[in-house]
This record gives sequence, structure tokens and C-alpha cells, in this order.
Amino acid sequence: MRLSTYFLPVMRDTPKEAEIVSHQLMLRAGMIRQSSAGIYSWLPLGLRVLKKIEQIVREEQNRAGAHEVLMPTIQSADLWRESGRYDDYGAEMLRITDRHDRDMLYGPTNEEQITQIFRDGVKSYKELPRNLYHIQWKFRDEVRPRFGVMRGREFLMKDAYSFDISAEAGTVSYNKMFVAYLRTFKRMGLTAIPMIAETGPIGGNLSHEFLVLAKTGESQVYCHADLLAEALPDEGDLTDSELQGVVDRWTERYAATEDKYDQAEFEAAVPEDKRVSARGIEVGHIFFFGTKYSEPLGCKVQGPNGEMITIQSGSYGVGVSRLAGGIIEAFHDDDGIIWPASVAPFHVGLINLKAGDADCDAACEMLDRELAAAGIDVLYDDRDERAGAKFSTMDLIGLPWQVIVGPKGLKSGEFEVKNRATGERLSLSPQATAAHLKSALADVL
Ligand code: 5CA
Repeated sequence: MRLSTYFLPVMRDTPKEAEIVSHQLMLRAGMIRQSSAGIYSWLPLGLRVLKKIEQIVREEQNRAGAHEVLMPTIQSADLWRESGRYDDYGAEMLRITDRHDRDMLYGPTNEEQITQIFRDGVKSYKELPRNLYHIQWKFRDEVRPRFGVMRGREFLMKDAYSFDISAEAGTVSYNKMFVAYLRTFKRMGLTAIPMIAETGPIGGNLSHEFLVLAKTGESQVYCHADLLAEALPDEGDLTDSELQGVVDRWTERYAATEDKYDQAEFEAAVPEDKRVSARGIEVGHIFFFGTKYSEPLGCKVQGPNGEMITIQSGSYGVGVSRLAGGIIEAFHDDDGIIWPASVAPFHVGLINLKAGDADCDAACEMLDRELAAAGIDVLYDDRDERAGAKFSTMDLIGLPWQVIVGPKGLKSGEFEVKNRATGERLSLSPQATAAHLKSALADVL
């Protein structure tokens, strides 16, 4: 992508309305613009990140055996009256009336809708278990939308819903999502710690929030330090008992958000030198609520002896748009964002220090073509701009690698390759540059 034709409205100064670093950097790097309180437009650079996050979430959901669907944003109030949540949900729900005076709402979540779809489509226990998910915009009229996309009113969520014949089978589905979440956040470079949590308006009695530790997190959390270094299970399918083993390993040590925290319990469970008390960002939340929705909505299947059995369900959310901010909170420095390669909007920023110079242009274009052929996304700064402005823009938008091409280096046949995270710089021939980047990025191509 040539920067001269791209839409990247970067800002030099820190916008006053933004309180935390991710919000400031998302505005400054031209990723998002506010439309109204808690509602944002995603500009080209931001949208690329959002799509990368979404794709990692999708791949891990698919790997865990869930099937993707897409439900609408606007739902009928009648369905929510059936479950009893229409009145319970309160002021956070955006209620709408259509031209025929029918009550509608902008979905804050989709338990009712998916239960209806499932109820009408599945008749026998033989068709269980199933897990359906979608990645869709939600609306919650938060009292205090803040921190940019971290607490928006409109936000992108992955929500999955499991359907099982028994509570025991439901636990297996819950465990599958639990492990899928560990893998999902790990692929984004994050250490997300599962913590026992309140279930709030979703309901149920088994629930974990996944929190990334960050100074600006909204939640106060308490956990055992060893959880920060806990290893993930190997790739590949796990048996039901292996799954339970992983969940046990992650849940046997103390980890709780402020809602569930108990000081005496914490101190009894964790030796003093292992007590972590920190702020955290909730990037995912999973719930097992049994028959909370299937019962009122009559979601039943025929069992092996012809009897009707009420389905056992759970729901599993990931804050896809929140993650864009959460990842920046975890990875930035004074100069800007430092994207993990798996979610970076482009892998490489190619800086032409003398755009218009035939040799520099030719060298850049050749590298751009070669990297593109290897599946590497390059943002090529071919603008006629000062070197300083080019460097600071590249540092601000945080692409993992920069390649700097100028007349001086070219004379000795060398490009400068900079690692954004470490600041390390190498002088390499054009061939060695391409080889270096291909090997450094091999994991994410
Ligand atoms: N139906 C369930 C799970 S599918 C549910 O709605 N859970 S939730 O309320 O916990 O939301 C799931 C995830 O969405 C949260 O973990 C959080 O990462 C994200 N989220 C929730 N509210 C917001 C918000 N206002 N702005 C951005 N992300 C949010």
C-alpha cells in the first residue's frame, strides 16, 4: 500500500478528550474517529487491526468446533419478553419503535435470539452438542462510555452459545471455550488470566472473566503471580479429561476480580511474595447458565427414551473492538504503538528517504513486490516528506518492522532494517532484508 494514496490522518498532538494511552494513540494514529459518545468510525488502519483480531478469534472458535452464524443487530422486544429480560435489562438497552409501533431493540447480547433459532432447528439429542457464534456489533447505553473503544456504547463482540443435553456435557463445552480463549489471547501476544466473576444480567452460577493486566484497566484484580507464567496446552485436540486438566490448572490458584475478591481468602490462598494486586482489562467473559433461557423459551430436544429434555446452555463473549485498545495498552512506548505481528495493520513500513529519486524508487518498489509475493503486507511511504516526519509517523503507527531506504545506504547496497519493539537496527543487502523479514514474520504469514 502506497502511503501517498492511503487515508491515514495522523495527529501530532495528544487529543485532550482522550484520558488513556490507547485512546490517545488510536486517535493520533488515524485508526478511529468518534462519531458520538461511545460510538466510533473505524478508519482504514484501525479497520485492518479490527479484522486481524476478528480473524484470530474466528480461527480459534472454528478450531474449538463452533460454527459461525450472523444474527441481526435489531431484535424484536417480544422475544425478550418471553425470557423476562425485556424489563430486567434496564436503561442500558436501546429501545426502538418501528413505523408499525412494534417494540424493537438494538441487541446488547443474543441469548434469546440464538435460543429461538436453535429451538426451531434441532429436535433430537443426537444433534447435540452444538456451539454457534457470531461476530456482530452490539449496543449498550453505558452510563459512562469512556476510554475510546474500551468502553463504547456500540462495540464489536464475538458471542458464542453452547447447547448440551446435560450439565455435565455443558461443562465440556464450557471447558472447550475456556481453552480456546487462552489460545486466542496468546496469539495476540496477551497474557489473559481467567478469574471467577459475577454473572450480572447474563445470569448463571459458573463464570470466568479473562483479564489482561494493565495500569489503566477498569477492574481491580487479585491473583497468584504464577498464573502470569502459566504455560498453555500444546496445539491439537484435547480429550475431555485433558481439557478439564487445563481448566483445573488455571483455576486452582487464586484469581478474582474485585466483585468476588475476599481479602482473607486471598491471603490464606496465596503466599505474601506471590500476591498480585493490579488493574485489569476484561477482554472476554464466559458463562454457564444451564436452563436460564431454554426453560422460558421452551428449547427442548427429544432424549433417547422419547422424553423431552430442556437444553443446558452457556454463552461466551470476546470484546473484539475492546481488544484493539487493550493490545495498545499492553504494547506501546513514548513514540507510539508497538503491534504484535499477529494483529499489526501492516507487517512492514517501507520508508523511501528520497521519493522521486530513480534509484531509491526502484529499490523500494522491488522490495515491496518481493515482500508482497511472500504474503507480507507493506505500507510504503513514498511521499515527498521530511525524513523526521516519516520516522515519527512509522513509530506512531507501530508496524513491527521498518525498512529505511536512502541514497547513502544504496551506494553501499544496503537497506536499514529496524525492529520497532527493540529498536535494534541492521544494515542488510536487499536480498538479506527480504530473507530476514520473511523468516521473522513466518509465524504470522
Ligand atoms: N452474552 C455474554 C457472553 S457471549 C455477554 O454479553 N458477556 S459480556 O457482557 O461480558 O460481554 C462480553 C465481552 O464484551 C466483555 O468481556 C468485554 O470484553 C466486551 N464488552 C462488554 N461491554 C463492552 C463495552 N461497553 N465496550 C467494549 N467492549 C465491551
